[in-house]
Order: sequence, then structure tokens, then C-alpha cells
Amino acid sequence: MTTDVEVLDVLVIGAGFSGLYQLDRLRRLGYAVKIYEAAPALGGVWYWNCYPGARCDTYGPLYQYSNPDLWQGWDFDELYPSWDKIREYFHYVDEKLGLSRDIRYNTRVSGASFDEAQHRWIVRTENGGIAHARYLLMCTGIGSKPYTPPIPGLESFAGRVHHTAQWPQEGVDLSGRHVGVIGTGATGVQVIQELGPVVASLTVFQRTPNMALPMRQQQLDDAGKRALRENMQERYAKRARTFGGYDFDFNDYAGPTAAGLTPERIQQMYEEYWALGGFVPWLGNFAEIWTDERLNRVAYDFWRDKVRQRIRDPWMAEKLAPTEPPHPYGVKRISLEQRYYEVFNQPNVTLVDLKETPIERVTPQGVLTADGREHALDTLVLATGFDMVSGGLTAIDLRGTHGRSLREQWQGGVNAYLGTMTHGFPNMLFVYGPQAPAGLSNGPSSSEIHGDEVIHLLEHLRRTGRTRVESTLEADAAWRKRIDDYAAATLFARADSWYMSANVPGKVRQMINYPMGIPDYLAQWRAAEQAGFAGFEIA
Ligand code: N01
Repeated sequence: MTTDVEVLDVLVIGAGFSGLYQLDRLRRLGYAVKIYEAAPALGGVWYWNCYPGARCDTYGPLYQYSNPDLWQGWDFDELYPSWDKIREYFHYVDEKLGLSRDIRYNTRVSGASFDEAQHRWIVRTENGGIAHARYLLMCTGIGSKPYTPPIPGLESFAGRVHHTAQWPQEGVDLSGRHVGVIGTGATGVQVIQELGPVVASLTVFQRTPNMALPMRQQQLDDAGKRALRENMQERYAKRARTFGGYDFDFNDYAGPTAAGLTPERIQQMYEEYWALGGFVPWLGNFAEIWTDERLNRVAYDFWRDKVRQRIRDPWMAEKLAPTEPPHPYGVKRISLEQRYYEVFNQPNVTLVDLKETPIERVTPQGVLTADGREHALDTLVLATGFDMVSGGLTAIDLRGTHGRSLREQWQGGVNAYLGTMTHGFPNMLFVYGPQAPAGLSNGPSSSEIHGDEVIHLLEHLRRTGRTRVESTLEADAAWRKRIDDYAAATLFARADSWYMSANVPGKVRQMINYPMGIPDYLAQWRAAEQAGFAGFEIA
């Protein structure tokens, strides 16, 4: 039996925001390009993450592509859209752009190796397919490898266990059930506030409290939808000039700096940000909150006092919004909530502080904690996150020029020059991946902004008739040092967060995103380009 080989200029792995953007743009530029996607549909994380309450923490107008042909014909019906509406959006984009004809669904890439003679990647899929591609674009996103902690006894649980990122597509009816949720990250907050009102009992296993901010959700009528479309083009353009690819930035609201402002004035400003909600009290705050411990504490205390007003039980209040911050404010991913804190006022909701009483093991009937208490459950929800950013890449058996796998290469930590290439893996480019602004930015913005730089590089290669590009060892190391130095000089290093790769045991502790913001990131690309794509060996 012979296997047909698909020969391509570019193979994109992953049909989420970044992969679809690449497909559309590269196809228009005349490249032979296809996407291989493990899921049966497009949408990336929005295909897999259909757990109760899953929704986006960026408001709808900015959580879409900036192409006017698309946004002019699309409205979300809530300010912060839910997963099912985002899926509808992807289907709308697919219809408009005809993407699916170049996507192979149900096609998980198992491995790839670089053929030095041909300057091509030879790619294998789990269902036996082979592709030869000049360039391999890794659009695997930041959250494609779910993480399940090694909790003793998990396999012995007699009820159902669901990881939020592997939620059954047909849904799960949890009304009337006794549910435990492990994890209070962005996912945990959403699932907890959704399940609290419908389950018989909810036991929340919290290790670290989330400094969640009010979402200020809005249902949108026609006038509201029209209002959101105003100045869209300017708002999209602004994304490249802001830290996180939003239409607002640090100090936009706050003024240039906190220096010289009275404590009363700062409190007054914080009240204004609180009223605006969303990420404004975080990414619209003073830029100094990431470096100035004293100011950071002011922001934390403000958040704590606001939240505590909503929690009746003083013990719960101390656990959910502690007097002393568990880590500096905003250096771990902040989540948006709608009724999260009120859920803990319900009689059917129990909070377990895992710092005080760690999980000893899962039993057939529930979860046994160190105080000897067995929490009876029939359903366990694991909101324990992902092997973030690099996990989706190292899960694939990618072999570079030294025969080493990417997993082996990154055993000592991730090195990815401009967040785009790593030495020894020529013609393989990460888009919206490690050491790029990715996880510290709005996904669709970064997919376009970082994606454009990658296309720019590919176009340069095509124009100059070159067929091989690879980052140098020195460039990789310098990029990593730049990021590590910055993280060490800020408060980021003080939290055990996935930003610091500290959420998965065994991972090297390092800042996994580019933490200096999109404008600085783009400046690095410009500087490299002006120096003849310095840091890349082009042949
Ligand atoms: O994962 P997380 P996530 N025992 O790693 C806990 C994006 N996202 O899925 O904080 C007990 O943040 C862990 O505790 P701790 C977004 O970028 C976006 O929530 O490490 N608990 C933590 O509470 C987000 O940041 C959106 O002490 C354990 C939780 O599990 C990223 O995805 C929605 C444990 C994991 O939190 C990941 O979010 C959802 C253990 N052994 C996600 N191990 C939107 O935009 C881990 N935990 C809406």
C-alpha cells in the first residue's frame, strides 16, 4: 500500500485564531498551504473548551479578526461572548473565507523531521498521512495540552471525572449532582460561578485565590451592537501600540505615572476602573504595578476590600481575598467574574483551602483531605489548566537537524528567538507561541500582529529565493536572557504562575511569554529586520 504524500509550501498545525489567519493570508499570497487540525471542527481552544460557563475574557469587538469584511457583518449578542457564540463566529468566518476546504480535520500531527537535503519538513499524522512542507507553522496555541495533576487515587473515583478542556461535546447535566471542582484559575472561576446555582452541592478545592475582577457583562441590543462598532478601525490599529493588544493601555486611564498622586486620588481612580471593570483595573492600571511593590500593594488592598464586601462568611472572605496577598497583584493571570463571590454565600457551596488541608487522595466516594475529612462527590471537575504555551509543541515528536526532539532541546527551558524560531529546527516557525507576547496579550490581536511578522519573514525568503531559515544559538540565548532579566527585575518572578512555567511540576521555571508588551516586541522585529534579519541564518 502506498501513502499519498501531500506536498505544500506551508503546513499550518492548528485551526484556531492564529492558524486560520495564516491560512487566509498565505493562500491569498499564492502559497500552497493547508491546516492539519486534530479536532473535527475549527476554533482551536473554543472547540475543546465547552465546559459550563466557558466564555472569553476579552470583549467581543476585540475578540475577532480586524478584517472589515468580517467584523462589519458580525455582532456578538453579549459584550463578553460565550464559547458557543465564539464557535458560531468561527463558522461565520469559515463561510465567508472558505477556510475549511484547506483544512484537514481529525488529523493530529504525531511527528515531523527536517530533511536537510530538500529543506523540507516531513510530517506524519496519527492516521498515517504524510506531508512534505517547506515551512511548518506551529499554531498550536497556548492551551492545547491539558494538565492533570498526579493526584493519588484519581483513577479509583467511582463517579465521573471531567477535565474542563476535554469536556464532552454533548454537554453534561450536573443539576442535582454533588460536584467537586479542583482549581480556581480563569477556568475554575467560570465553571464555579456557573455550577454553584444548579448543582446539589459544590465543593471548591482552592490552592491559590484568584484576584478576579468584575466582568461587567452586558446583553447587547441593536443600539448597543451599533455603538460597539464605532471607531473599530482605529481601535484595531491601536492594538499594536498597546501592551496587550487591547484598545486601551497601561496609564491610558491612569495618566503617565502614579508618582506625585495623593493616596486619595489613586483611590478615586481605582474606583473609576472598578466601575469600568474587565481588565481595566489590571492592564489599564499604572505600569508601575509590575515593578513597584508599594503601589502593587495599594492595588491589591483595593481589590481585596471590594471583594470582601460581597462575601458574608468572614472565614470564606479571608480565604478568597486574604488580608495579606498570596502573591503580588496582577502577576498571575487575572480572571473576570460575574457572580463568583456571591456563589460562596450559597448554603450548598463549600470551600476547601488546600494550603491548609491538602488533598491526601481521591477515594471512590470523593476527596479525602489531610484533616481526615472525606468530601462526598459524584462528579469531579478538573479545572487544573494546561502545560501552557510549550506543552502543545513538545507533545509532538518534532526532530530538528541534530536528531534531537524539541522536548529534549527544551529540557533546560524554552529558547525561541523573537518567540518564533529555535536553533536546530530550520523552517519551523511558532506563531502565538513561547516567548512571544501570546499569553500576555489578546489572542486574536497577537495572532494577527505576530502572524504578520512571520509572513513578512516568509515573504522575504521567497523574494530573495532562499529556502532555509534558522535562528542562531546566540540569538535564542540572548532572547531568553532578555526575558529572564526582565522577569527577575519585576514582581512576576514572585508568583507560582503559568506565566513563570511554575504550574507544571518539572518544568524549568522561566517566564514563558514576552513580558515587555507588543510595541517593544515589534520594535525587536524591526531592529532585526533592519539589520538584515539579524539572528536568523538564511540560506
Ligand atoms: O488554568 P490555570 P486555567 N492541586 O493554570 C490549580 C486561559 N483561559 O485553565 O493557582 C490543586 O490558570 C491551580 O492552583 P494554583 C488563560 O490564559 C482563558 O484556569 O497553581 N490545585 C489553579 O487554581 C488562563 O490563564 C479563558 O495554586 C491545582 C488551577 O488549578 C489559562 O487559559 C478561560 C493543582 C489551574 O489554573 C489557563 O487557565 C480559561 C493541584 N495539584 C482559560 N494543580 C478566558 O479567556 C493545579 N491546580 C475566558
